Amino acid sequence: MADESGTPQDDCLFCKIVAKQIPATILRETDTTLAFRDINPQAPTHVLVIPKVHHPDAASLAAAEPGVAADVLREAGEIAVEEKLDSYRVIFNTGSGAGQTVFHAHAHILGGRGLQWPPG
Ligand code: D5M
Repeated sequence: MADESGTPQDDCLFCKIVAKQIPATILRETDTTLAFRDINPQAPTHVLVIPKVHHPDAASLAAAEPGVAADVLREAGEIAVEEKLDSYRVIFNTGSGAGQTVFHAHAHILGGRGLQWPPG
């Protein structure tokens, strides 16, 4: 896929959620980020925090727009507070071999149950 980082992608599911073309259960929105519940939750709390700008993964986002990457991490913490999570995990699946299926950077915030280490 051509790297069209930084511009909305017609074929990107999360760009469509940012554009409100696809519905999502949105919990928080800032100028640069959106947080919404994962459609296939793997824990009692499973929220995705995404940058509004399109980058294919977290490393690309951090390299191109480190301030927005920091915004994503801050919002992950805000979600943990709002969801009253004492313990939680923030995950950036990167690459299909690690389970990434949507190639628009996103943080998974998982909590509300015991979490095993190492993850599978
Ligand atoms: O994570 C991609 C995640 O995106 C995966 O956990 C399902 C979630 N997903 C897919 N479609 C939607 C919609 N429409 N709303 C909310 N969540 C969604 P990855 O790390 O790429 O596997």
